[in-house]
This record gives sequence, structure tokens and C-alpha cells, in this order.
Amino acid sequence: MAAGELLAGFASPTLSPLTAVGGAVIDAVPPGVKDWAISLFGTADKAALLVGMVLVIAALAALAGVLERRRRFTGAAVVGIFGLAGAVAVLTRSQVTPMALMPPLLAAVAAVVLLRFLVRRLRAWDDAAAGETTPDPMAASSRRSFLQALGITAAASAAGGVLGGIWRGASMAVSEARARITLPGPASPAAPIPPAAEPGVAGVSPLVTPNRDFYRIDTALSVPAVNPGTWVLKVTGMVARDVQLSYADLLAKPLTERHITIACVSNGVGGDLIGNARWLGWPVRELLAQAGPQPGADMVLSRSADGWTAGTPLDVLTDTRDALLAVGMNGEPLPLEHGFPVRLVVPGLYGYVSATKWVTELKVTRFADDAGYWTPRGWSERGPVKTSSRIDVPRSGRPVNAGTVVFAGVAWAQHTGIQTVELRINRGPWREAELAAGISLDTWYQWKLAVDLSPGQYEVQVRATDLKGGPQDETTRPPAPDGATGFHTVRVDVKS
Ligand SMILES: Nc1nc2c(c(=O)[nH]1)N[C@H]1C(S)=C(S)[C@@H](COP(=O)(O)O)O[C@H]1N2
Ligand SMILES: [Mo]
Repeated sequence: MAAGELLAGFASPTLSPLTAVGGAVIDAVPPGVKDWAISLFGTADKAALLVGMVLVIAALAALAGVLERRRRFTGAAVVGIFGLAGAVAVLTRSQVTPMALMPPLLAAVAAVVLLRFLVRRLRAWDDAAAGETTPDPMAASSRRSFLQALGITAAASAAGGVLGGIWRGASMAVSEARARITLPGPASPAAPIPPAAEPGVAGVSPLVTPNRDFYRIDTALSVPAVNPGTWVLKVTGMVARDVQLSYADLLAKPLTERHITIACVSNGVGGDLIGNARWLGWPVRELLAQAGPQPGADMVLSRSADGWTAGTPLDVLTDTRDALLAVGMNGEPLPLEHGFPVRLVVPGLYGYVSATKWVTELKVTRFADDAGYWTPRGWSERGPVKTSSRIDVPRSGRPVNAGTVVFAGVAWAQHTGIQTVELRINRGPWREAELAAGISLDTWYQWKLAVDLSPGQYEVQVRATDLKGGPQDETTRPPAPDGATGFHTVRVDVKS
């Protein structure tokens, strides 16, 4: 594995066999398993997958050793099949070149050679030890020879692994390029946040989510390292003119800055796969206007550097909303995990149909002809965000003191806005909460309600109504295929 990662590191970080196999696993698992993994591990899902892969590889290596010791080439066959699987995984990834086959093949060849080398020494020790009754110098020396070979192998793997860490050099180079960037000021700045927008109840998620706390969801096992100096965005497909844009071109445009709340379709009721940031970018509608979409086109298939795609309705990208080709997040260049150098941010749609990170192409097309990454995997073709609300405090199951209990949280209906938030206790009548001023229709709102509660157990639920009068859907549904619905419910234990 170290040999494969090492070669991939020198060639291109995107060729890492470990990453390719992990990526293939992510693409192949049924959507239900993906949901399960996200609910179990949250944003540690990738670390969990890597740990799982290392355990599986260790088990296979042990199996290969045991088999090879019993019968020549049986263990080598296990290793060979594993290398083949790695090669297939690499081939199914985007941007395949013959070079991409080299790391898994080298890994397999290195593994077979090492396995034969070690087992031969182990056998020599086996033979020398067989039938030995008194301490035998032959057995001792073959034992020493085996342990030496094992030690050398371990040391070489560790060194290879460390050197393989050089593959991170690419993303480090991109991190350094990012650190040197100074973003221009916005031609159209974000409206100031009204002080009343954040009533300041302790424990409520902050109105603007800091970058380090912003949820991250994507299929990229290793963060794509995209060099802003060579990045280009191509507008292709059903357009009057193909357009190309460099990072420098983009920074020279009159940029728009807006607070926009984005959410993941996998966010369960009450979940935290949602965040609000101040994005800086160029309106996508201006870029599309330059390209001139042809009549009949109704979708834009955006593609990222790692091949992931999203299908966004063309009218959403050309209407008056602030759909942005974003370069900045909360006053910084986009963090690498959030799509550096350029991503899409579209108010009102779930991320899987709109928020392409590391974006490199916008293909103007039709829903009848193309589909984004998640659509053939069982998720809806269209993904408008569903009106929803969440109770942040008190936390479910956390005991509170009798008397005045302050409930507070957030509610969202991006691009429509929130009209009211209501709470009900033990399925009693709905009571209207105090809704804080919003930043804009495209962001979430905070709310709070103080309630007098005597000691006991309470079930508290929240619901929101959007500014068009649309009520939050009360039917309990899972995230698939187009977003979870139902009321967030917390259980509160009030102590005397
Ligand atoms: N390249 C790429 N972009 C992507 C995705 C992805 O898997 N790959 N996932 C999307 C999904 S499902 C969501 S919810 C948002 C999350 O954006 P964030 O990680 O910046 O919060 O990114 C979107 N953009
Ligand atoms: Mo998502």
C-alpha cells in the first residue's frame, strides 16, 4: 500500500489507490447505507471509512500470509485479486489515464514480492525448527533471518508511508496559494445584520456559522487540490457562445456579497447539516447571460474537478436570486473543504442539486438529457429546500429547573422567508414564538419562547410557516428522496 501511495503521490494525489477504492465504496453503497453512515458517524464518516479499509486490508494481508505459508501462490492470488480490485476502482473514477493504473499495479506487485520473500524465510524457520529437540543454531539463525526481513519490511513501509505523505504536498501547495490571495471588496456588499437578528440565547447556533464549524458533505475522500492559477471554468452545451473564465477574470468582476443559508438534503429533522455564511461571488446569471442559453435548455449540469455533478434548474440560475459563483466564505477565500477556489451557492435549493464545490464546468442542457450525481442513485431530480425549524435549547433529554424555561432555535425557508414559528407542549395548543429579524429571505431566522413549566416531563415540538403562508410539513419522512419532513421534537425533564 505504501508503494502505491508513494507512486500516486509523485504522479498525482488523485491517483491514490486507497482514495480510489474508498471513493468507489462511497459511490457503490446503496443510498440507505450512506444515510446510515452519516447518521452514525456524522462528519467523521470519512475517517470511519478509512479506518474500516485499513482493518479490511490488514485482515486480507494476514489471510494472504496464512494461505501462502500453507500453499505456494494461494496468498499471492489473494493479493493479486486485491490489486485488481484497486485497479478497477481507479478505472471507475473520473479522469482516468493509463498512468492511473500504475499505483494499484505497483502496490500489488510489491505486495506479492514481499509476501513470497517473507514466507520463504518463515518456511526456512519452520523447517529448521521441525523435529528440533535441543536448541539448534540453524533454527535460531533462520528465526533471526525471518525477523530481520520482517523488520526491514515494516521500516520500508513506514518510510514509504511517510514519503507517500508527500502527496499531501499538492494540497499544501494549494493551501499556500490560497494563503496568498487577497479577495477584492464587493461591488454589492451584504446588507448589515440587524442587531435584533441574534437575540443571544446561550446554546443557539450562531446566526453566521464560522467556517471551521460549517458542516461538510461531499463524496471526495481526499479534498481535491485545485490550483487557482490554472483553474478555468468552462460554460458549454446549449449556449450561443462557449465561455471560459480564469480565477483572475473572476476576481476582476464586480462581486456580490450575501448571507445565504445552505442545507443538505440528508439533514434529518433537528439535524445540523445546515449552515449560514457570508458568501462573496459573481452572480451565475451574468455568466450565463454572456454564454446565451439556447431555447429549450432547462438545466445546468455543474461539474467539479473530481467529476461530481449537480443538475440545477436553469430558471433558478437566471432569475433575480443571488445564485453565486462563490470565491469567498465569511471574509476568507473558500476553505479547501468548501470548494476552493470556486463553488456554486444557490439560495433555496439543497446542496446536492446546486452547491457544486471545486466547480470547473457549467453545461447548459436539459433534464431530459442529463442528470446530476445523486439522481440515478435514488434522489429526486429537483431539490427545493423544505421549510423547517429546529429547537436548539434546551437540548433534548437535558434536565432544566422549574420556572421560566427559554426555548430557542432556528427556522428556515430559503428564498421565501419565515413568517411565524410556533411551539406546542405535550401536543397542546400551538403558541407563537418570538421571531427574530431575519438577515434576508435567503437565510435562517432565530426564534425564542419563554414558558413557565412546573416539574415533570414534557414533549415540545416546533413548526414554522413561511412568508407565503406555507406550513411546515408535519408528516414524518426520511431524507430520501427529496428532504426530511416532520416536526422537531425534544423531551424536557423539568426538575423542582
Ligand atoms: N464537488 C462536490 N460538490 C458538492 C458535493 C460533492 O459531493 N462534491 N456535495 C454537495 C452537497 S450534497 C452539499 S449538502 C454541499 C455541502 O457543502 P459544504 O460541504 O460546503 O457544506 O456541497 C455540495 N457540493
Ligand atoms: Mo447534501
